[in-house]
Amino acid sequence: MKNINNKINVAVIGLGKSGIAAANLARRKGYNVFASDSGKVKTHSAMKLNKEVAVEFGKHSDKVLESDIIVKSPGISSDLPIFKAAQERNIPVMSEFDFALNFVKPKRFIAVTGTNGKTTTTTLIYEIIKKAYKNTVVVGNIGYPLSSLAEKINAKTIVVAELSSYQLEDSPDFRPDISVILNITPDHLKHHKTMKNYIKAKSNVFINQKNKDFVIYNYQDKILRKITSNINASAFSFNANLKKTNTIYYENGNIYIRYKNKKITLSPDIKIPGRHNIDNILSSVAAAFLSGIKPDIIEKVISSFKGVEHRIEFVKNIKSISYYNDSKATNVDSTKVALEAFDKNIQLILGGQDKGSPYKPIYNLIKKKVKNIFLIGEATPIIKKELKGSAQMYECGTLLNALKKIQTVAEEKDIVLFSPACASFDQFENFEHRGQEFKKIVLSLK
Ligand code: UMA
Repeated sequence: MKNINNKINVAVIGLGKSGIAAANLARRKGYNVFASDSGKVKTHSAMKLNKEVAVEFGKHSDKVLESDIIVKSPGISSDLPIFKAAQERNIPVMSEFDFALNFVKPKRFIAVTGTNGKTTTTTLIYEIIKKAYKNTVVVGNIGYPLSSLAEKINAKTIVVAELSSYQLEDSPDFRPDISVILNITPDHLKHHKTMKNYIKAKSNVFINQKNKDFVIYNYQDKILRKITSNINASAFSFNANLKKTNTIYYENGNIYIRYKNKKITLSPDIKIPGRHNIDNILSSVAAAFLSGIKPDIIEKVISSFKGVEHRIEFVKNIKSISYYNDSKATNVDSTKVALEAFDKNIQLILGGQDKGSPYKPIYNLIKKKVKNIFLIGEATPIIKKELKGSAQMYECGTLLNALKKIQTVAEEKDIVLFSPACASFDQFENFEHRGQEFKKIVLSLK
Protein backbone atom coordinates (compact mmCIF):
# COMPACT_ATOMS: atom_id res chain seq x y z
CA MET A 1 0.00 0.00 0.00
CA LYS A 2 1.60 3.24 -1.13
CA ASN A 3 0.83 6.41 0.76
CA ILE A 4 -1.50 8.43 -1.45
CA ASN A 5 -2.56 11.15 1.01
CA ASN A 6 -0.91 14.05 -0.77
CA LYS A 7 -2.01 12.94 -4.23
CA ILE A 8 -4.97 14.56 -5.84
CA ASN A 9 -5.24 13.40 -9.46
CA VAL A 10 -5.99 9.73 -9.94
CA ALA A 11 -6.04 7.96 -13.31
CA VAL A 12 -7.75 4.60 -13.54
CA ILE A 13 -6.83 2.20 -16.35
CA GLY A 14 -9.59 -0.18 -17.40
CA LEU A 15 -13.29 0.28 -16.76
CA GLY A 16 -14.37 -3.25 -15.94
CA LYS A 17 -15.59 -4.20 -12.47
CA SER A 18 -12.35 -3.17 -10.74
CA GLY A 19 -11.79 0.10 -12.60
CA ILE A 20 -15.36 1.31 -12.09
CA ALA A 21 -15.22 0.49 -8.36
CA ALA A 22 -11.79 2.17 -7.97
CA ALA A 23 -12.85 5.30 -9.89
CA ASN A 24 -16.05 5.62 -7.84
CA LEU A 25 -14.13 5.15 -4.57
CA ALA A 26 -11.50 7.70 -5.59
CA ARG A 27 -14.23 10.20 -6.46
CA ARG A 28 -16.09 9.58 -3.19
CA LYS A 29 -12.82 10.28 -1.39
CA GLY A 30 -12.54 13.63 -3.16
CA TYR A 31 -9.88 12.93 -5.79
CA ASN A 32 -10.06 14.23 -9.37
CA VAL A 33 -10.51 11.09 -11.39
CA PHE A 34 -9.74 10.36 -15.03
CA ALA A 35 -10.52 6.87 -16.33
CA SER A 36 -9.17 5.36 -19.54
CA ASP A 37 -10.41 2.18 -21.24
CA SER A 38 -9.16 0.72 -24.52
CA GLY A 39 -12.58 -0.79 -25.27
CA LYS A 40 -15.77 0.54 -26.83
CA VAL A 41 -17.54 3.71 -25.62
CA LYS A 42 -20.01 3.17 -22.77
CA THR A 43 -22.15 5.64 -20.88
CA HIS A 44 -21.62 6.54 -17.23
CA SER A 45 -25.06 5.23 -16.30
CA ALA A 46 -24.56 1.89 -18.11
CA MET A 47 -21.34 1.44 -16.14
CA LYS A 48 -22.77 2.80 -12.87
CA LEU A 49 -19.83 5.20 -12.91
CA ASN A 50 -19.87 8.48 -10.98
CA LYS A 51 -20.74 11.27 -13.46
CA GLU A 52 -17.86 13.40 -12.17
CA VAL A 53 -15.31 10.88 -13.42
CA ALA A 54 -13.82 12.05 -16.74
CA VAL A 55 -13.42 9.21 -19.24
CA GLU A 56 -11.79 8.25 -22.54
CA PHE A 57 -12.37 5.10 -24.59
CA GLY A 58 -10.52 3.27 -27.36
CA LYS A 59 -7.01 4.21 -26.16
CA HIS A 60 -4.81 5.12 -23.21
CA SER A 61 -3.75 8.65 -24.16
CA ASP A 62 -1.14 10.93 -22.55
CA LYS A 63 -3.96 12.42 -20.48
CA VAL A 64 -3.39 9.45 -18.15
CA LEU A 65 0.08 10.87 -17.46
CA GLU A 66 -1.38 14.10 -16.06
CA SER A 67 -2.22 12.17 -12.87
CA ASP A 68 -0.33 11.76 -9.59
CA ILE A 69 -1.08 8.05 -9.33
CA ILE A 70 -2.35 5.42 -11.71
CA VAL A 71 -4.68 2.64 -10.59
CA LYS A 72 -4.46 -0.43 -12.83
CA SER A 73 -7.21 -3.01 -13.33
CA PRO A 74 -5.92 -6.53 -12.65
CA GLY A 75 -6.45 -8.06 -16.13
CA ILE A 76 -4.37 -5.40 -17.89
CA SER A 77 -0.80 -6.17 -18.93
CA SER A 78 1.96 -4.18 -17.21
CA ASP A 79 3.73 -4.08 -20.59
CA LEU A 80 1.46 -1.40 -22.06
CA PRO A 81 3.43 1.66 -23.29
CA ILE A 82 1.37 3.86 -20.94
CA PHE A 83 2.91 2.15 -17.90
CA LYS A 84 6.43 2.53 -19.32
CA ALA A 85 5.73 6.24 -19.86
CA ALA A 86 4.39 6.50 -16.29
CA GLN A 87 7.55 4.88 -14.93
CA GLU A 88 9.73 7.37 -16.85
CA ARG A 89 7.79 10.19 -15.19
CA ASN A 90 7.89 8.54 -11.73
CA ILE A 91 4.11 8.25 -11.54
CA PRO A 92 3.34 5.34 -9.20
CA VAL A 93 1.16 2.54 -10.60
CA MET A 94 -0.84 0.49 -8.12
CA SER A 95 -3.45 -2.25 -8.30
CA GLU A 96 -7.12 -1.52 -7.60
CA PHE A 97 -6.74 -3.74 -4.52
CA ASP A 98 -3.68 -1.84 -3.29
CA PHE A 99 -5.44 1.49 -3.85
CA ALA A 100 -8.49 0.37 -1.84
CA LEU A 101 -6.27 -0.86 1.01
CA ASN A 102 -5.54 2.80 1.80
CA PHE A 103 -9.11 3.20 3.02
CA VAL A 104 -9.60 -0.10 4.82
CA LYS A 105 -8.56 -1.09 8.36
CA PRO A 106 -10.44 -4.27 9.27
CA LYS A 107 -10.32 -6.32 12.46
CA ARG A 108 -8.84 -9.22 10.51
CA PHE A 109 -7.78 -9.81 6.91
CA ILE A 110 -7.79 -13.32 5.50
CA ALA A 111 -6.37 -13.61 1.98
CA VAL A 112 -6.66 -16.68 -0.22
CA THR A 113 -4.56 -17.38 -3.31
CA GLY A 114 -3.28 -20.33 -5.35
CA THR A 115 -3.69 -21.51 -8.92
CA ASN A 116 -6.84 -23.54 -8.27
CA GLY A 117 -9.47 -23.82 -5.56
CA LYS A 118 -9.39 -20.12 -4.58
CA THR A 119 -13.08 -19.44 -5.08
CA THR A 120 -14.32 -22.56 -3.29
CA THR A 121 -11.92 -21.96 -0.38
CA THR A 122 -12.72 -18.26 -0.12
CA THR A 123 -16.47 -19.00 -0.16
CA LEU A 124 -16.14 -21.71 2.46
CA ILE A 125 -14.03 -19.56 4.81
CA TYR A 126 -16.53 -16.73 4.39
CA GLU A 127 -19.51 -19.04 5.06
CA ILE A 128 -17.93 -20.49 8.21
CA ILE A 129 -16.81 -17.18 9.69
CA LYS A 130 -20.05 -15.39 8.83
CA LYS A 131 -22.00 -18.07 10.70
CA ALA A 132 -20.18 -17.12 13.91
CA TYR A 133 -19.48 -13.46 13.20
CA LYS A 134 -22.00 -11.43 11.19
CA ASN A 135 -19.67 -8.54 10.34
CA THR A 136 -17.77 -10.50 7.67
CA VAL A 137 -17.36 -9.54 4.00
CA VAL A 138 -16.00 -11.36 0.97
CA VAL A 139 -14.04 -9.45 -1.71
CA GLY A 140 -11.55 -9.71 -4.56
CA ASN A 141 -11.20 -11.95 -7.60
CA ILE A 142 -14.40 -13.72 -6.55
CA GLY A 143 -16.21 -10.80 -8.19
CA TYR A 144 -16.42 -7.98 -5.61
CA PRO A 145 -13.53 -5.48 -5.86
CA LEU A 146 -12.32 -4.26 -2.46
CA SER A 147 -12.97 -0.69 -3.67
CA SER A 148 -16.69 -1.38 -3.94
CA LEU A 149 -16.97 -2.37 -0.25
CA ALA A 150 -14.29 -0.13 1.27
CA GLU A 151 -16.67 2.07 3.28
CA LYS A 152 -18.55 -0.93 4.68
CA ILE A 153 -15.37 -2.22 6.30
CA ASN A 154 -14.45 -0.97 9.79
CA ALA A 155 -12.41 -2.03 12.82
CA LYS A 156 -15.01 -4.72 13.59
CA THR A 157 -15.10 -6.30 10.12
CA ILE A 158 -13.46 -9.55 9.09
CA VAL A 159 -12.47 -9.44 5.41
CA VAL A 160 -12.07 -12.64 3.41
CA ALA A 161 -10.38 -11.92 0.06
CA GLU A 162 -9.75 -14.06 -2.98
CA LEU A 163 -6.62 -12.70 -4.66
CA SER A 164 -5.33 -13.56 -8.13
CA SER A 165 -1.68 -13.29 -9.18
CA TYR A 166 -2.74 -10.22 -11.19
CA GLN A 167 -4.01 -8.49 -8.06
CA LEU A 168 -1.03 -9.54 -5.96
CA GLU A 169 1.71 -8.56 -8.44
CA ASP A 170 0.94 -4.86 -7.98
CA SER A 171 0.29 -5.09 -4.22
CA PRO A 172 3.84 -5.43 -2.86
CA ASP A 173 3.15 -4.08 0.66
CA PHE A 174 0.02 -6.08 1.54
CA ARG A 175 0.03 -7.80 4.95
CA PRO A 176 -2.93 -10.05 5.82
CA ASP A 177 -3.38 -11.60 9.28
CA ILE A 178 -3.90 -15.00 7.68
CA SER A 179 -2.82 -15.97 4.20
CA VAL A 180 -3.84 -19.19 2.49
CA ILE A 181 -1.82 -20.43 -0.47
CA LEU A 182 -3.35 -23.56 -1.96
CA ASN A 183 -1.09 -24.67 -4.81
CA ILE A 184 1.09 -23.28 -7.59
CA THR A 185 1.11 -24.78 -11.08
CA PRO A 186 1.71 -23.03 -14.45
CA ASP A 187 -1.05 -20.51 -15.25
CA HIS A 188 -1.32 -17.01 -16.70
CA LEU A 189 2.10 -17.43 -18.29
CA LYS A 190 1.17 -15.16 -21.18
CA HIS A 191 0.71 -12.38 -18.62
CA HIS A 192 3.56 -13.16 -16.19
CA LYS A 193 5.93 -14.54 -18.89
CA THR A 194 7.90 -16.83 -16.55
CA MET A 195 6.99 -19.22 -13.75
CA LYS A 196 9.42 -17.27 -11.55
CA ASN A 197 7.42 -14.06 -12.03
CA TYR A 198 4.16 -15.91 -11.35
CA ILE A 199 5.53 -17.39 -8.10
CA LYS A 200 6.88 -13.97 -7.09
CA ALA A 201 3.45 -12.40 -7.61
CA LYS A 202 1.74 -15.11 -5.53
CA SER A 203 4.38 -14.75 -2.79
CA ASN A 204 3.23 -11.19 -2.16
CA VAL A 205 0.39 -12.73 -0.13
CA PHE A 206 2.76 -13.70 2.71
CA ILE A 207 5.99 -11.82 2.07
CA ASN A 208 5.18 -8.96 4.52
CA GLN A 209 3.59 -11.11 7.22
CA LYS A 210 5.11 -11.10 10.71
CA ASN A 211 5.47 -13.79 13.34
CA LYS A 212 1.97 -13.26 14.79
CA ASP A 213 0.43 -13.77 11.33
CA PHE A 214 -0.21 -17.17 9.77
CA VAL A 215 0.44 -18.62 6.35
CA ILE A 216 -1.61 -21.74 5.65
CA TYR A 217 -0.02 -23.77 2.83
CA ASN A 218 -0.16 -27.15 1.14
CA TYR A 219 2.71 -29.29 2.45
CA GLN A 220 2.50 -31.62 -0.58
CA ASP A 221 3.26 -28.77 -3.00
CA LYS A 222 7.05 -28.66 -3.43
CA ILE A 223 7.10 -25.07 -4.66
CA LEU A 224 5.06 -23.89 -1.66
CA ARG A 225 7.23 -25.83 0.78
CA LYS A 226 10.28 -24.11 -0.66
CA ILE A 227 8.97 -20.56 -0.77
CA THR A 228 7.47 -20.70 2.72
CA SER A 229 10.53 -22.28 4.34
CA ASN A 230 12.29 -19.08 5.33
CA ILE A 231 9.65 -16.46 6.06
CA ASN A 232 8.57 -14.45 9.10
CA ALA A 233 4.96 -15.65 9.27
CA SER A 234 4.01 -18.64 11.43
CA ALA A 235 3.53 -21.59 9.11
CA PHE A 236 0.45 -23.82 9.36
CA SER A 237 0.55 -26.70 6.89
CA PHE A 238 -2.18 -28.90 5.49
CA ASN A 239 -1.75 -32.45 4.14
CA ALA A 240 1.51 -32.92 6.06
CA ASN A 241 0.07 -35.92 7.91
CA LEU A 242 2.98 -35.76 10.31
CA LYS A 243 3.02 -36.03 14.04
CA LYS A 244 3.99 -32.41 14.34
CA THR A 245 2.23 -29.27 15.48
CA ASN A 246 0.64 -26.41 13.45
CA THR A 247 -0.85 -28.78 10.94
CA ILE A 248 -4.19 -30.09 9.68
CA TYR A 249 -4.85 -33.32 7.79
CA TYR A 250 -7.59 -35.65 6.58
CA GLU A 251 -7.74 -39.36 7.29
CA ASN A 252 -10.61 -41.87 6.97
CA GLY A 253 -13.35 -39.24 6.88
CA ASN A 254 -11.99 -37.22 9.79
CA ILE A 255 -10.13 -33.94 9.94
CA TYR A 256 -7.35 -33.62 12.54
CA ILE A 257 -5.94 -30.33 13.76
CA ARG A 258 -2.74 -30.22 15.77
CA TYR A 259 -2.10 -26.82 17.23
CA LYS A 260 0.15 -26.01 20.21
CA ASN A 261 -0.67 -28.80 22.68
CA LYS A 262 -4.17 -29.39 21.34
CA LYS A 263 -5.39 -32.16 19.07
CA ILE A 264 -8.88 -31.57 17.68
CA THR A 265 -10.92 -33.99 15.59
CA LEU A 266 -13.76 -32.94 13.26
CA SER A 267 -16.07 -35.40 11.50
CA PRO A 268 -18.04 -33.40 8.92
CA ASP A 269 -20.33 -34.96 6.32
CA ILE A 270 -18.49 -33.71 3.22
CA LYS A 271 -20.74 -33.16 0.18
CA ILE A 272 -18.35 -31.69 -2.42
CA PRO A 273 -16.58 -34.27 -4.67
CA GLY A 274 -12.90 -34.89 -5.39
CA ARG A 275 -9.58 -34.95 -3.55
CA HIS A 276 -8.95 -31.32 -4.51
CA ASN A 277 -11.94 -30.30 -2.41
CA ILE A 278 -10.37 -31.96 0.65
CA ASP A 279 -7.49 -29.48 0.22
CA ASN A 280 -9.98 -26.62 -0.04
CA ILE A 281 -11.77 -27.83 3.09
CA LEU A 282 -8.57 -28.37 5.13
CA SER A 283 -7.28 -24.88 4.37
CA SER A 284 -10.69 -23.35 5.13
CA VAL A 285 -10.97 -25.19 8.44
CA ALA A 286 -7.47 -24.02 9.35
CA ALA A 287 -8.28 -20.38 8.52
CA ALA A 288 -11.53 -20.49 10.52
CA PHE A 289 -9.91 -22.30 13.46
CA LEU A 290 -7.03 -19.80 13.62
CA SER A 291 -9.66 -17.04 13.59
CA GLY A 292 -11.15 -18.50 16.77
CA ILE A 293 -14.27 -20.15 15.30
CA LYS A 294 -15.52 -23.08 17.38
CA PRO A 295 -15.08 -26.58 15.84
CA ASP A 296 -18.81 -27.43 16.06
CA ILE A 297 -19.71 -24.40 13.89
CA ILE A 298 -16.96 -25.28 11.41
CA GLU A 299 -18.22 -28.87 11.22
CA LYS A 300 -21.82 -27.74 10.64
CA VAL A 301 -20.97 -25.35 7.78
CA ILE A 302 -18.67 -27.87 6.05
CA SER A 303 -21.46 -30.47 6.22
CA SER A 304 -23.99 -28.15 4.58
CA PHE A 305 -21.65 -26.74 1.88
CA LYS A 306 -22.61 -27.84 -1.64
CA GLY A 307 -19.89 -26.04 -3.64
CA VAL A 308 -19.82 -22.96 -5.85
CA GLU A 309 -21.38 -22.11 -9.20
CA HIS A 310 -19.36 -22.98 -12.35
CA ARG A 311 -17.04 -25.34 -10.43
CA ILE A 312 -17.90 -28.97 -11.30
CA GLU A 313 -21.51 -27.84 -10.93
CA PHE A 314 -24.15 -30.48 -11.66
CA VAL A 315 -26.64 -29.01 -14.16
CA LYS A 316 -29.06 -31.70 -15.35
CA ASN A 317 -29.56 -35.36 -16.13
CA ILE A 318 -31.01 -35.98 -19.59
CA LYS A 319 -31.70 -39.57 -20.66
CA SER A 320 -29.33 -40.84 -17.94
CA ILE A 321 -26.53 -38.56 -19.17
CA SER A 322 -25.23 -36.12 -16.54
CA TYR A 323 -24.15 -32.61 -17.53
CA TYR A 324 -21.57 -30.70 -15.44
CA ASN A 325 -20.62 -27.04 -15.78
CA ASP A 326 -16.95 -26.40 -14.92
CA SER A 327 -16.57 -23.10 -16.77
CA LYS A 328 -14.36 -21.85 -13.92
CA ALA A 329 -11.66 -24.22 -15.27
CA THR A 330 -9.76 -21.49 -17.08
CA ASN A 331 -6.47 -23.42 -17.01
CA VAL A 332 -5.19 -26.93 -17.67
CA ASP A 333 -4.59 -27.79 -14.03
CA SER A 334 -8.16 -26.93 -13.14
CA THR A 335 -9.44 -29.25 -15.89
CA LYS A 336 -7.09 -31.94 -14.55
CA VAL A 337 -8.76 -31.60 -11.15
CA ALA A 338 -12.22 -32.00 -12.74
CA LEU A 339 -11.11 -35.09 -14.72
CA GLU A 340 -9.76 -36.61 -11.51
CA ALA A 341 -13.15 -36.15 -9.82
CA PHE A 342 -14.84 -38.65 -12.22
CA ASP A 343 -14.09 -42.33 -12.92
CA LYS A 344 -14.76 -42.78 -16.67
CA ASN A 345 -17.16 -42.27 -19.62
CA ILE A 346 -16.49 -38.55 -19.93
CA GLN A 347 -17.57 -36.51 -22.96
CA LEU A 348 -15.26 -33.50 -22.59
CA ILE A 349 -15.74 -30.00 -24.00
CA LEU A 350 -12.40 -28.16 -24.21
CA GLY A 351 -11.25 -24.83 -25.65
CA GLY A 352 -11.58 -21.07 -25.62
CA GLN A 353 -8.73 -18.58 -25.51
CA ASP A 354 -5.32 -20.24 -25.13
CA LYS A 355 -3.22 -19.06 -22.16
CA GLY A 356 0.19 -20.34 -23.23
CA SER A 357 0.41 -23.34 -20.86
CA PRO A 358 0.87 -26.89 -22.22
CA TYR A 359 -2.13 -29.26 -22.47
CA LYS A 360 0.07 -32.38 -22.16
CA PRO A 361 -0.50 -32.70 -18.37
CA ILE A 362 -4.07 -33.94 -19.07
CA TYR A 363 -3.11 -36.30 -21.92
CA ASN A 364 -2.98 -39.52 -19.87
CA LEU A 365 -6.11 -38.74 -17.85
CA ILE A 366 -8.01 -38.14 -21.11
CA LYS A 367 -6.72 -41.39 -22.57
CA LYS A 368 -7.95 -43.23 -19.46
CA LYS A 369 -11.32 -41.55 -18.82
CA VAL A 370 -12.53 -39.55 -21.83
CA LYS A 371 -14.55 -41.03 -24.71
CA ASN A 372 -14.60 -37.94 -26.97
CA ILE A 373 -13.31 -34.38 -26.97
CA PHE A 374 -15.41 -31.53 -28.41
CA LEU A 375 -13.29 -28.49 -29.29
CA ILE A 376 -14.53 -24.90 -29.22
CA GLY A 377 -12.94 -21.48 -29.65
CA GLU A 378 -9.57 -20.07 -30.71
CA ALA A 379 -7.44 -22.70 -28.98
CA THR A 380 -8.80 -25.50 -31.23
CA PRO A 381 -5.68 -26.00 -33.44
CA ILE A 382 -3.27 -25.88 -30.46
CA ILE A 383 -5.26 -28.39 -28.39
CA LYS A 384 -5.78 -30.62 -31.42
CA LYS A 385 -2.03 -30.80 -31.98
CA GLU A 386 -1.03 -31.30 -28.33
CA LEU A 387 -3.69 -33.87 -27.43
CA LYS A 388 -3.57 -35.82 -30.71
CA GLY A 389 -4.09 -39.54 -30.04
CA SER A 390 -5.59 -39.08 -26.54
CA ALA A 391 -9.25 -39.43 -27.65
CA GLN A 392 -11.50 -38.93 -30.68
CA MET A 393 -11.81 -35.16 -31.33
CA TYR A 394 -14.57 -33.14 -32.96
CA GLU A 395 -14.06 -29.51 -34.04
CA CYS A 396 -17.29 -27.78 -33.04
CA GLY A 397 -16.47 -24.05 -32.94
CA THR A 398 -19.20 -23.08 -30.48
CA LEU A 399 -20.74 -24.46 -27.31
CA LEU A 400 -24.07 -24.93 -29.03
CA ASN A 401 -22.49 -27.05 -31.79
CA ALA A 402 -20.53 -29.04 -29.21
CA LEU A 403 -23.68 -29.87 -27.24
CA LYS A 404 -25.58 -30.76 -30.43
CA LYS A 405 -22.77 -33.12 -31.46
CA ILE A 406 -22.64 -34.65 -27.98
CA GLN A 407 -26.33 -35.53 -28.20
CA THR A 408 -25.58 -37.66 -31.26
CA VAL A 409 -22.77 -39.66 -29.64
CA ALA A 410 -23.35 -39.77 -25.86
CA GLU A 411 -24.74 -42.92 -24.23
CA GLU A 412 -26.49 -43.69 -20.96
CA LYS A 413 -24.36 -43.10 -17.82
CA ASP A 414 -21.96 -40.78 -19.68
CA ILE A 415 -20.71 -37.62 -18.01
CA VAL A 416 -20.75 -34.47 -20.15
CA LEU A 417 -18.05 -32.28 -18.67
CA PHE A 418 -17.60 -28.68 -19.80
CA SER A 419 -14.16 -27.98 -18.35
CA PRO A 420 -12.52 -25.80 -21.02
CA ALA A 421 -8.91 -25.40 -19.70
CA CYS A 422 -8.87 -21.98 -21.42
CA ALA A 423 -9.88 -18.38 -20.82
CA SER A 424 -13.34 -17.38 -22.07
CA PHE A 425 -12.63 -14.02 -23.67
CA ASP A 426 -12.61 -15.20 -27.31
CA GLN A 427 -16.39 -15.84 -27.27
CA PHE A 428 -17.73 -14.66 -23.90
CA GLU A 429 -17.51 -11.72 -21.49
CA ASN A 430 -16.01 -13.90 -18.74
CA PHE A 431 -16.18 -17.45 -17.37
CA GLU A 432 -19.46 -16.71 -15.55
CA HIS A 433 -21.10 -15.66 -18.83
CA ARG A 434 -19.67 -18.80 -20.48
CA GLY A 435 -21.02 -21.03 -17.68
CA GLN A 436 -24.46 -19.38 -17.83
CA GLU A 437 -24.58 -19.97 -21.61
CA PHE A 438 -23.63 -23.63 -21.13
CA LYS A 439 -26.37 -24.07 -18.52
CA LYS A 440 -28.92 -22.26 -20.67
CA ILE A 441 -28.26 -24.57 -23.62
CA VAL A 442 -28.24 -27.73 -21.46
CA LEU A 443 -31.49 -26.76 -19.74
CA SER A 444 -33.11 -26.30 -23.17
CA LEU A 445 -32.06 -29.77 -24.38
CA LYS A 446 -34.71 -32.46 -24.69
N1 UMA B 1 -8.82 -2.92 -20.90
C1 UMA B 1 -8.11 -1.74 -21.09
N2 UMA B 1 -6.85 -1.84 -21.61
C2 UMA B 1 -6.28 -3.03 -21.96
C3 UMA B 1 -7.02 -4.21 -21.72
C4 UMA B 1 -8.30 -4.11 -21.18
O1 UMA B 1 -8.59 -0.65 -20.82
O2 UMA B 1 -5.14 -3.04 -22.44
C5 UMA B 1 -10.18 -2.80 -20.30
C6 UMA B 1 -11.25 -3.62 -20.97
O3 UMA B 1 -11.80 -2.93 -22.09
C7 UMA B 1 -12.27 -3.81 -19.85
C8 UMA B 1 -11.41 -3.74 -18.58
O4 UMA B 1 -10.11 -3.31 -18.97
O5 UMA B 1 -13.22 -2.76 -19.82
C9 UMA B 1 -11.33 -5.12 -17.93
O6 UMA B 1 -10.51 -5.07 -16.80
P1 UMA B 1 -10.09 -6.45 -16.07
O7 UMA B 1 -9.66 -7.44 -17.10
O8 UMA B 1 -9.13 -6.16 -14.99
O9 UMA B 1 -11.48 -7.03 -15.52
P2 UMA B 1 -12.47 -6.61 -14.32
O10 UMA B 1 -13.84 -6.55 -14.90
O11 UMA B 1 -11.98 -5.44 -13.59
O12 UMA B 1 -12.43 -7.94 -13.44
C10 UMA B 1 -11.33 -8.16 -12.57
C11 UMA B 1 -10.93 -9.64 -12.62
N3 UMA B 1 -10.57 -10.00 -13.99
C12 UMA B 1 -9.33 -10.34 -14.32
O13 UMA B 1 -8.41 -10.36 -13.53
C13 UMA B 1 -9.09 -10.74 -15.77
C14 UMA B 1 -12.08 -10.50 -12.14
O14 UMA B 1 -11.60 -11.85 -12.04
C15 UMA B 1 -12.51 -10.07 -10.75
O15 UMA B 1 -13.64 -10.81 -10.35
C16 UMA B 1 -12.83 -8.57 -10.75
O16 UMA B 1 -11.70 -7.83 -11.23
C17 UMA B 1 -13.13 -8.06 -9.33
O17 UMA B 1 -12.04 -8.13 -8.48
C18 UMA B 1 -12.05 -12.75 -13.04
C19 UMA B 1 -10.88 -13.53 -13.62
O18 UMA B 1 -11.01 -14.10 -14.71
C20 UMA B 1 -12.98 -13.74 -12.38
N4 UMA B 1 -9.74 -13.58 -12.92
C21 UMA B 1 -8.61 -14.37 -13.36
C22 UMA B 1 -8.77 -15.82 -12.95
O19 UMA B 1 -9.47 -16.09 -11.93
O20 UMA B 1 -8.13 -16.67 -13.60
C23 UMA B 1 -7.35 -13.80 -12.70
